[in-house]
Amino acid sequence: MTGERATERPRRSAAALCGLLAAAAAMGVAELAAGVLGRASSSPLPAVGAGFIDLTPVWLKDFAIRRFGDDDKTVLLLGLGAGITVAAVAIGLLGRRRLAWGLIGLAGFGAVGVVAALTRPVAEPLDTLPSAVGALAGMAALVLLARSRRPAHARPHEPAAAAEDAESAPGDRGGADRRRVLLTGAGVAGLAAAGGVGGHLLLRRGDVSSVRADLRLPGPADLARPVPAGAQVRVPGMTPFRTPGRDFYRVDTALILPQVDPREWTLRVHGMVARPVEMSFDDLLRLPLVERDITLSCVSNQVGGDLAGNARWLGVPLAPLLRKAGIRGGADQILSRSHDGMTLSTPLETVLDGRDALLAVGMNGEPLPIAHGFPARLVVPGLYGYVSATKWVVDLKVTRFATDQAYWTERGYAQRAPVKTFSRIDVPKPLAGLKAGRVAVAGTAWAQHRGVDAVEWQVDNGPWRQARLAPVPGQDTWRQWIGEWDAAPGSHTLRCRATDGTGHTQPQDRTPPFPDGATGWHSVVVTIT
Ligand SMILES: Nc1nc2c(c(=O)[nH]1)N[C@H]1C(S)=C(S)[C@@H](COP(=O)(O)O)O[C@H]1N2
Ligand SMILES: [Mo]
Repeated sequence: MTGERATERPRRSAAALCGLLAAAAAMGVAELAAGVLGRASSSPLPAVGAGFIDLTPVWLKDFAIRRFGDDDKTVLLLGLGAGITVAAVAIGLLGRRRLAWGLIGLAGFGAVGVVAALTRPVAEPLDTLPSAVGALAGMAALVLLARSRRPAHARPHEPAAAAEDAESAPGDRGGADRRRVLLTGAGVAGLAAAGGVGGHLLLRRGDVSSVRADLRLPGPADLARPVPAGAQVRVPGMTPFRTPGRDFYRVDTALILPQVDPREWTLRVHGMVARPVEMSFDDLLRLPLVERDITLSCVSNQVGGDLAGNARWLGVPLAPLLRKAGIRGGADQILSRSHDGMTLSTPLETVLDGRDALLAVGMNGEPLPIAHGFPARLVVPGLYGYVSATKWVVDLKVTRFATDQAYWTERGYAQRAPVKTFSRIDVPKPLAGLKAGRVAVAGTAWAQHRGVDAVEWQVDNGPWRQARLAPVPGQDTWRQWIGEWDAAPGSHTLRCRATDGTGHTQPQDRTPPFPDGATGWHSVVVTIT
């Protein structure tokens, strides 16, 4: 393979295209292998993406959530796709100089996928296969493409058919060569597409949407307190008191939604307990269920942000479940683990202090949406999601903070993270243009499990005014507030601050979400004409 002279080298654009085709074949075949294994997370793109998420520093994660919100995963995948495209072009150009270099490039490509798949928390040895097989397919494709490009007379070992081809009229040869190149290219592209589509279809076997749609949950033995009639402040543009599942914020590290079949789901309760428990979903549903309105919020939420939602959860109280297993002395943490290997740590004393900590199976009258933890998740009022709200939960280990660390606490986030007192102006919207006169100023405040006792608002550093607070079913949900403003023409800054049930007022100082939640007053600038 060393004798290729420069004059016989293909054009750069053709070489780049070969690199792209070889990489596409690698990805397509890898997807097919992942489909045959039935393990979506072993496919190179999700595996590398997940590895990337795990290595992302907190400032970049906070930036991504702030900048892209629920689209953060799409942005990551697009970025990875762009990176792969660049690498594929580079591989094609390397292969143009020397085929072996291109092959080494593809092998490196595969190695990244193999390492990524192996370092997933739920990795199995078989998960290395898709990237390995894909890389081999890509290498084979690159060799075929390179061969097809060499003119027939330069291929001494070619069988008779090709030799005949070489004997045809000189004018025909260019056409025959080009046809062969095109056919090989089309074949490789076809392989890539067939692999990708086939793998995708095979992976759809694991989809649990129809299982979820057919699931009937028992009703609660213990009903939620009714939501008072006035809980919803009637102002156009106001946040709904109850957040529908489809609008509920989503924050997790799962690039591919875990598909957990309730018929195969089990929950293990173990660690520092006298009687370890393992229960099926049916076992769980035989326990008395309670229904509660609880607001969930994310530590990454910025001042004025919307990473919070309020739902009616149906579930089994967690404390009696743990007590039945017999908690041993010295334990101070529950380390929960999800189906995809994510870990969250929750202070044991919080779960046992009498609040409605739930192992939830339902949300707003339906089974949990897949994106929100189907078939089971934890919900603990008053704690940020990253220390309490494990979705797709399969394992509860009673342990000690000194022994076990969870995903975010390993990355420097606080072990104990009660939700901070928070208030937000929802209307008017920032930079709204309004007419002078009566303007409704309204918003949402939360301090789960302590409750919101007051919200004050002010215009342009003027005196603080008490907002009227809407009634709430309890201390575990957010609370809406409203004030009436006689707005005069000009540009004005509106601010708000809440005081919780312990008398603590939201501080003015702006601090970032890391390591235990943002603080600061929310402000909105509006123009009155
Ligand atoms: N399995 C799993 N559960 C998880 C997470 C995760 O990354 N994986 N993220 C947590 C975080 S940080 C938050 S804020 C809540 C968000 O729950 P939601 O997506 O249903 O709103 O889920 C928590 N549970
Ligand atoms: Mo979060």
